[in-house]
Amino acid sequence: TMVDVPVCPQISCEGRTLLAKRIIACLDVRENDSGDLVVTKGDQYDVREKQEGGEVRNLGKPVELARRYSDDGADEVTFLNITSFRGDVVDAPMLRVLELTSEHVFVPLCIGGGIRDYTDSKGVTHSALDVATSYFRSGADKVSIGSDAVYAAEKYRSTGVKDGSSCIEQISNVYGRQAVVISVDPKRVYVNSKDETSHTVLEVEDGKQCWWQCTVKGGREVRDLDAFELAQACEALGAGEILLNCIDKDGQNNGFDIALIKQMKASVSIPVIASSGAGKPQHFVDVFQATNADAGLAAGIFHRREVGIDQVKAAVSSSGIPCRE
Ligand code: 1PR
Repeated sequence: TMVDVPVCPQISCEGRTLLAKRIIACLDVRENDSGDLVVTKGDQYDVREKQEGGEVRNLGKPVELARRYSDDGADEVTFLNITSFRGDVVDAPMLRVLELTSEHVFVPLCIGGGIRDYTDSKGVTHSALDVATSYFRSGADKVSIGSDAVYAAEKYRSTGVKDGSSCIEQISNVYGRQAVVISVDPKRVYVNSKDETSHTVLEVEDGKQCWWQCTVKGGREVRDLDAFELAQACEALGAGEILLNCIDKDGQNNGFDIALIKQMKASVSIPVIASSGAGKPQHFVDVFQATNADAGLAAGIFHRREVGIDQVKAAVSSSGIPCRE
């Protein structure tokens, strides 16, 4: 009998196979001032309303939004628990969000925030692997590591030794590298000349030059490490994917940081997700045309219903870039 073979989203270009570009919806989740978990969205990582005593911006309920995005055709959904570094326990409400989401949502789910070793208030130590395991058991397919990946990369760069103790090695050795995403939160540092720093300096808009400094704790603290150094060290330790944000571009809706993303693809061989700055479907076309980014992620435009995932996919496909519609 004849079987319907689905149209393969890979196409061939100059002898290379191009994988379909993934479109990812990202939900930054935190407690609001009344203690409910809400999807919020920052402006350069500031999630409070601008007026005095501004509340945490509330853009919806995590489970409902994840379901809407999967129904709308998102290839993946990412949850980032953006204040987890404050607490000292695995976030039970977040586990519940994952459990409820995975009842109805069958696209890959990634969860980030608080993946690290920690000692709880009773003095019991939990490994990053334990934290990740509880997320995987609740329905996550991947975990994303931010701050702790920076510390792991710094240690690896100074010792050159992989002793299996880093969060990346612990999780990747058990669940495989495809389950370990590194969330990079860099900030631009503008310079007048390349000689001002040992970090990789590139030209960006208006002939300005900058390097991209790694931050931890949601951009609150900077480190002497650039985004490419971080990603290379994490790849060596066993990371499987880079979720590349840019604090300067976050919530600005004026397009992705093309120079950053292009250089990141040249620095590592694992997939790179372009994030921060999407304002319209054309921005996804721009990033896929100008760089080899493997996926495009956005938050604000989807939450505010300014752009649908279907519109992004239609724009990407009609520009000749493979994308599952
Ligand atoms: O350090 O391992 O506990 O992880 C904390 C995680 O929380 C990190 O992945 C970090 O990126 C994230 N995070 C921390 N603080 C914030 C904040 O906004 N105040 N959000 C934050 C990061 C950035 C993107 C965003 C894109 C696209 N969110 O995920 O979704 O910039 O936004 P846009 O399309 O609206 O421009 P740890």
